[in-house]
Amino acid sequence: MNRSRFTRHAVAAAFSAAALSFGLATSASAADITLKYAFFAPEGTFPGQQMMQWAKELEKRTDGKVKVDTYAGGTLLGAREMWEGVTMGVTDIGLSAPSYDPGRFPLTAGMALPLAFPDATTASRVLWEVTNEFEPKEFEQYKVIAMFTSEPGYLMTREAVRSSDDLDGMRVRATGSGVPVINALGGSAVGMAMPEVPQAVQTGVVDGVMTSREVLQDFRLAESLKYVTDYPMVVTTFAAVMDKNRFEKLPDDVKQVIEELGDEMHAWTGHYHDVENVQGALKWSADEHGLQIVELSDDEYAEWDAKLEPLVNQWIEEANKRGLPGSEYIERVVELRDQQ
Ligand code: 3IO
Repeated sequence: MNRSRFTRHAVAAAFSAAALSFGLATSASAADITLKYAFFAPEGTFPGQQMMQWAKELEKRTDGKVKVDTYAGGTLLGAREMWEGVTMGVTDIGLSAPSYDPGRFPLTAGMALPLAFPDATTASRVLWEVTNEFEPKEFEQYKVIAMFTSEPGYLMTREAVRSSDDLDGMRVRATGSGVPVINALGGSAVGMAMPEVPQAVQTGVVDGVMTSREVLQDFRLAESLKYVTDYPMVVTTFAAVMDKNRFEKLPDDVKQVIEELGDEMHAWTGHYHDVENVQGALKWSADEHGLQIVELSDDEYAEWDAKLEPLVNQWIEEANKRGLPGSEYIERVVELRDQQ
């Protein structure tokens, strides 16, 4: 055995242990709890920024007692593995999109109907409030720590879409909840999670995308998709969840800060997304890539509204039939949408 090397290591280890205990002894901010927080898309995207904001605020408001280790970009869990990953303890907190899986989140799917939300700020507030009021069974095993939505999605396409004739048969990527919307307008919807979208656009698997418009910059889609049709469709819902039993085991003061942040994150995220993120991306896309906004004629606009309208009643009927409070949920969503 090489004794001198062993000794050097031992000295270095002793030194860093001393430095560490010195740090602990003099600082009031030694973390006693570390929480892992996983998200499927990059940190720079608006849900990723929401995660970073939450982590920073939790650390600050617990005086460093809690540390949050963030894992963005699907490094720990992908979009569809997130819910199980939380249950199995792969992560403490997981952020994903209930809209990707309306079968798993059947009541929350009602938020992603064509309900004419003006923006993400409004839809995020409504989502947070209805979830607290209805306590949907689909979140039964979870503590929902934050919720928010994207802005209503728009069609972003390679070729301009000025009418449903232009959309006829066009392959458009949508979330799970967005699939029936694209199909009702005559498009051919392809469901996929956001991380798969840039490649699907580049390789021509899809001719366009329906989602919030910041993706033009945040996923560089404006390089291929040069047209936005000015017709707001449906929001994507997001939920950050913890396993309920794990949450219950946290100290009361930490739980209280988490509750407090839950009441704030929908507004923080909505504002950031609506005001900075989307507007900045539209400007960048116009300046750098010549993005064009396509306006529908009044007749065409009304025709699209008429095609989407039945989706709401169909959803309510099906939800009611399955024993869910579909009518009450949508009635309350609409009421909350129009408040303030
Ligand atoms: C989204 C998901 C991850 C990162 C950025 C995003 N912008 C909009 C969404 C919503 C969404 O996932 C979607 O698929 O429309």
